[in-house]
Amino acid sequence: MTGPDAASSRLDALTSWHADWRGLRVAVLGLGVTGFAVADTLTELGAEVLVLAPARDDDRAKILEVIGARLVTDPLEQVPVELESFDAELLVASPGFHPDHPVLEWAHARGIPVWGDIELAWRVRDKVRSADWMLVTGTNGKTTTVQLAATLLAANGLAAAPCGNIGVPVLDAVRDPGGFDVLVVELSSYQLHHLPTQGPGAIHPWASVCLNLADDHLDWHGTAEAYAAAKAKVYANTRVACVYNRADEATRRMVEEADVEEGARAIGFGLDTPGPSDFGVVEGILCDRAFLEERRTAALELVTLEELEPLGLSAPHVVANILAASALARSYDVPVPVVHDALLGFRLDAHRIQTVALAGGIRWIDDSKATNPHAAEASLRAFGQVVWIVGGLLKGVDADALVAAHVSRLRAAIVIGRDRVALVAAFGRHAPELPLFEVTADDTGLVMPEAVALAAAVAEEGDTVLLAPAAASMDQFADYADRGRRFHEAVRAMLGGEAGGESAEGRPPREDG
Ligand code: UMA
Repeated sequence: MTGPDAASSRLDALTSWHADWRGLRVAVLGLGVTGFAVADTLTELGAEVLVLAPARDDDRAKILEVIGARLVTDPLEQVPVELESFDAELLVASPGFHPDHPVLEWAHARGIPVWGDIELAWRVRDKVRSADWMLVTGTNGKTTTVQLAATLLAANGLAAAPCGNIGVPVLDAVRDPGGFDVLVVELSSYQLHHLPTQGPGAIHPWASVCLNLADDHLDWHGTAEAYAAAKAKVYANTRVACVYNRADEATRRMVEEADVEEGARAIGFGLDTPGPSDFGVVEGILCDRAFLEERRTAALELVTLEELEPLGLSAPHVVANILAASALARSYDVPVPVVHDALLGFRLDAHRIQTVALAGGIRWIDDSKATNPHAAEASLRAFGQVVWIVGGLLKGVDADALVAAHVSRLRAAIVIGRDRVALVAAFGRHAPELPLFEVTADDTGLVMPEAVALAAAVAEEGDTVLLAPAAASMDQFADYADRGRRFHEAVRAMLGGEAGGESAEGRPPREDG
């Protein structure tokens, strides 16, 4: 056998770290966190690696030379000649590359298979010992849920690693010399887009969850349908538990339509009373009505809202994340008392509904992590009268409905971001009377001081000043953490000694300050 058939049967056989990867010619697209982990893994396996990363001369680029991978730094608007002559048998793309990037289109036209890093990680997962995988996706709450689930599993003595889109490539977790029992893998829609649901590269997870579905990343996926189709892949081949959101019909449909393994159960979570096989809330108590024999007549009590409140964990969307993570942990037999105690020790990361300061009866909240309207919606719902700092890169998403739905709770809106036109127009349509301020400063160091000064001038006792931009940060900041940090600095500089709350780097404070 020669040609594409031989190449494809060689790839089909590559389903283990211990398979023969030697000499396989692989082009790697991108040299961020993912591209580096991919190149490092493949050279360790003996493959011949060509990395394509325009204008790279940083530490990663230097290490490539040491590990024996070649680097091409030509611009990628057209296919570099080195790639043409490399005769790649496989291309592994970093998640940020758009599906119709010229290099990906070129590969498709030539029949060169394209994998993502997640498929590669799944195929080589037996390097140390094969962990069970739990997959987490959704528009919002992924990172918190992944951290929660890993915390609950670890509390039961399991070696559990949070990884994936959360920032640690799954390939790094798979190659960790200590090995893991469970990997809790956060998957972005970009990573899911590249995943096959059948064949030797398809993941067979222990459990999986799509937390919610709202418009996001439409500039990348093209349509809301394509975005939803990518997210739905998370449930394919699930072995034990498909966890879905009872309040989000789209996630239920994904489970109904998924091809799962015999015996896998659908487990719903929601803030209302759970049915049998569900997680939910009854009279302020978070309950498991899924993983017990007598689920028709009884439920197990996990934790109460009263216990979560002082920990800053009682906002409705956080409770939903807790229920989803508990479902994942309970599917792996973590006992209820262990779940209870571990939840009480958990704290949210910085920039997720974090109280920055309480001064003069005004609460300053940093939810810089609210990078799309769906996340900002959850944030706005958690507060009463709000001075809202909003705006940034909208990523092709329409914020009109969000503005319309929350007019009544707004004292004022302060619009940041390089392109403010769409947001200002939305406020004009739905809240023409609302005091509206535009931050015209564009210098990274000046945006937050101006926004904070405007907010301070308009906020009244009892109000919350809420940074929940509903947009990505990269037009004016390095990332959402940078945006949040600068908000903290500006608030603290303005309040001087008056500020209560915690630093951007510290553990998040209690919601009640
Ligand atoms: N690049 C190009 N051209 C492109 C796209 C990317 O030259 O068209 C370059 C980038 O400048 C970068 C490299 O290629 O130098 C690879 O970048 P990448 O964008 O694929 O990112 P990585 O550094 O590999 O990080 C990725 C995820 N980033 C994205 O999906 C955009 C990280 O998620 C993830 O933590 C990491 O893999 C490990 O799995 C970040 C993210 O923003 C946090 N995710 C988005 C989100 O959560 O909304 C999806």
